Amino acid sequence: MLATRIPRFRPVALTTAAVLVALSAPALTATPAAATTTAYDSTYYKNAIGKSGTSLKSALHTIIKSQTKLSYSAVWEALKVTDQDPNNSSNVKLLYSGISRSKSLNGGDVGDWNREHVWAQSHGGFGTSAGPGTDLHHLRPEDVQVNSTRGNKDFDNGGSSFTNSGGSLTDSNSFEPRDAVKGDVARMILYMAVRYEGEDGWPDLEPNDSINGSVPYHGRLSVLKQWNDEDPPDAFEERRNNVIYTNYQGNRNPFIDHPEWVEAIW
Ligand SMILES: [Ca+2]
Ligand SMILES: [Ca+2]
Ligand SMILES: [Ca+2]
Repeated sequence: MLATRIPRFRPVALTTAAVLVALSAPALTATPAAATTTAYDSTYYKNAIGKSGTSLKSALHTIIKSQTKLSYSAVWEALKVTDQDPNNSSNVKLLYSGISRSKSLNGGDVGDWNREHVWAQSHGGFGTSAGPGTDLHHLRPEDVQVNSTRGNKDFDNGGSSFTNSGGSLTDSNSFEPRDAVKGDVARMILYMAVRYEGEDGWPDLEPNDSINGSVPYHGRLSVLKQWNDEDPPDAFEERRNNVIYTNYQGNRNPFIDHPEWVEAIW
C-alpha cells in the first residue's frame, strides 16, 4: 500500500504547493488598473473627467485642495474612526503590521500605536502643524516600534521581516509594506503629490524613483505604480476615503476612486 500511495499522493501535494506559490507570489506584470466610474464623476470630479497627464493632475489638485485642516491632536480621535478594525469596533487596524490594537493604546510607549506619516515628514519638512503633517489621507495608526523601523525610508521592494512586521519588510534604505496595503501606500503617496503643489507655504511634494533622494521627493515611483496595480482599493480603503470626505476634511483621494488615474498622470 505504501509503495503505491506515496507516488500517488506526492504529485498531488506538489501540485497544491505549486498553486499556492503561484497565488501568493507577486505578479511580474500586474494588470493595469481598469478604468472605473464612480458616483462622484458627474459632481466632485466633473472638471477632471476626460483629462490626462498634467492637465488631469492640475484639475485634481484644484478639486482636492479645498479641505478642512485638522490639528495634530485631533488626528488621534479621527484615526480611531477612519482606521477602526471592521471586526472589532474597540480597535484600530495598524497599517504595516496588520495588528488589531485597542483604540485606547494611543501614545508613545512600547506597545502603543501612534500617528505614522506615510509621506515621511522629513521628505517634506512639513512638521505637524495643520497641513500636510495632519492630512488624514496619509496618516495611519502604527505600532510605535514599527513606525520607528519605517522611519523616513523610501518605499521599495526588498528586505527582511522584523518584530511585528506582519509581512512588511525593510533593509537599510527602504521599506516594503505587506501585500494587503501596498496599493494603499502608493495611493497615499500619490495623493500627497497632487494635493501639495507648492502653495500656502507648503512644499511641492512629488514622487521620484530614488532611494535616499532629496526633499521634497518620495520614492520609488516605478514601484508605487506597480503596487497600485497589484493591490486595488478594497472596502476598508474605500470606507476610509468616504469617512475622511464626509466627516473630517471634505476632500477625497482621487486614486482610490480612480486607480487608473495613476497611470494617466505618471
Ligand atoms: Ca532597499
Ligand atoms: Ca489594499
Ligand atoms: Ca506636488
